[in-house]
Amino acid sequence: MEWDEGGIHQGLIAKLRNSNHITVLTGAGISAESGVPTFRQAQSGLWAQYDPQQLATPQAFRRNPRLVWEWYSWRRELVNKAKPNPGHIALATMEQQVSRFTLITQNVDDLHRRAGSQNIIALHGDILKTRCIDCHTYTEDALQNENIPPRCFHCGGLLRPDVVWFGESLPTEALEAAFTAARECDLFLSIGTSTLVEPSASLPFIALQNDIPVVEINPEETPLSRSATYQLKGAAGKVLPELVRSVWQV
Ligand code: BV8
Ligand code: ZN
Repeated sequence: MEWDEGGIHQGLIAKLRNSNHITVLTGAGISAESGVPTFRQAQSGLWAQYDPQQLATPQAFRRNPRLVWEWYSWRRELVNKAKPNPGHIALATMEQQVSRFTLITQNVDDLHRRAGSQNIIALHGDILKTRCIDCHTYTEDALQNENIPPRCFHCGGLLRPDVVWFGESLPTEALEAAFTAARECDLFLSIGTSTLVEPSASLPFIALQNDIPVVEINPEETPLSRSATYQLKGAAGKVLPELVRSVWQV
């Protein structure tokens, strides 16, 4: 295991430059510098007393739909106010330099898309989308609805955010595509994720099992750190632009 404190390893620069297919997994950490709180960062203010893992479940929504809906409204506000940061932008730039690039994200914000990333696999859904729990119709204008949570115009069912909750299965094709991208790439980058939530957390290990080098970018240690081929300890918004400049001079 080679790892770097600060500077970028020459071997990694060569590996990035010679890769035909790079797969990236991102977690909440890449959006932290855009002001979107991560799951592990204590929620601020009103929400501090709630554990996200207790709110992001179908049980919580059934038990207290109003509370869960308002938590998502608060997070949607933050996402709408947030802007892509240099980390998101560096990944969009990297995608332009490589013949094949797969961006797998656990995040439900739209910051990768707004930064210009194209080939995105959103494993945990989209906080800006809303669907009915009964007839599964998607609805844009849910938010004008005066009830909280709003009700479906078609069948009167409760509307919910189009995200994957704990205990819910991930979208099958997306998950299949993510596993394939982890098995087939030349290099796997794991960025801003605590590597705790399954099945996403297995992706970097699948790359390692296929003898594919894995780069971890995270200021903290995670269960992946010991096995990662390269560990860049730092903030994504700082490390990624530096990496892209060193490799492609862009
Ligand atoms: C599933 C959408 C099959 C919602 C999310 C018991 C019962 C049921 C299930 C389970 C169970 N035990 C285990 C499971 C499986 C469970 C799981 O993994 N639990 C864990 C906690 C043990 N997984 C599931 O339930 C999945 N479904 O398995 O289906 C099934 C079906 C039925 C029954 C059993 C199994 C569904 C998982 C998806 C859940 N939905 N999000 C929403 O957003 O509201 S997950 C959510 O949490 C996020 O999307 C994210 O993926 C995750 C948090 O992880 P991270 O992204 O890593 O964020 P985190 O805050 O943790 O870490 C941030 C990192 O960034 C840190 O390391 C930090 O150091 C770093 N960082 C900070 N700043 C920076 C930085 N890095 C770089 N730069 C910086 N500036
Ligand atoms: Zn409906």
